[in-house]
Amino acid sequence: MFEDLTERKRQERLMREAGRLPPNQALTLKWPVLHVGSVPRFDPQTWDFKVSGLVDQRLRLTWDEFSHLPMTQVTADMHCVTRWSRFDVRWEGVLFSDLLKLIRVRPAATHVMVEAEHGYTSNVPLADLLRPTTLFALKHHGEPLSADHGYPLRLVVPNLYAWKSVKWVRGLEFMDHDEPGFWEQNGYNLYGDPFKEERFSG
Ligand SMILES: Nc1nc2c(c(=O)[nH]1)N[C@H]1C(S)=C(S)[C@@H](COP(=O)(O)O)O[C@H]1N2
Ligand SMILES: [Mo]
Repeated sequence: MFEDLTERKRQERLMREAGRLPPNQALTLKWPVLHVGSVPRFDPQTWDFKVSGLVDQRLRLTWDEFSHLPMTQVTADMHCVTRWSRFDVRWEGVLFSDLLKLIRVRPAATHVMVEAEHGYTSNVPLADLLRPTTLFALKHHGEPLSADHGYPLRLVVPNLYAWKSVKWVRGLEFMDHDEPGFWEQNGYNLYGDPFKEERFSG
């Protein structure tokens, strides 16, 4: 207990000195579970991933198709608006930029509404999705995601607060404007840069 605290404080100081701890965040050595509603059931026979909006052709992928896309490993930090941060998280999955190779996005598209089970949504600018660290993760530290962390698939957008890292993700809608998703309609910031402490709407 005492030693754990010491270790936590030691790592927190290292991350602060490295400029990786955003303001008013604390390092956690655990992995908290945070979401609204219940953990959805996964049925690989009926699961699909749908792309709509400003695309030349709608896309629908089955679980078999999605899980055979090329996989990449990404190591990234994770910052929750409730003030915890985790460091050097190892994800494995499909880079957003690799999924995009299957889609012809119209030039007018600037933002994406990310859609999940139970109607959870979050808005993310296309530019942030295109970053080389944004991926649809199937694995965490080499193991399939657990049900409460988003199994079978979650989005990971490491440069924004983690409410944008949508668990149980099922689709994308490309848009020519920004629009608030679930938490953004409930007072969270439209963008959510942890280093600028963009927690709430202005
Ligand atoms: N579908 C869905 N995804 C979600 C949420 C949610 O309520 N539903 N909560 C978000 C929030 S606020 C956080 S901090 C992270 C937490 O991810 P974790 O539970 O794996 O730590 O998931 C995000 N993704
Ligand atoms: Mo969060």
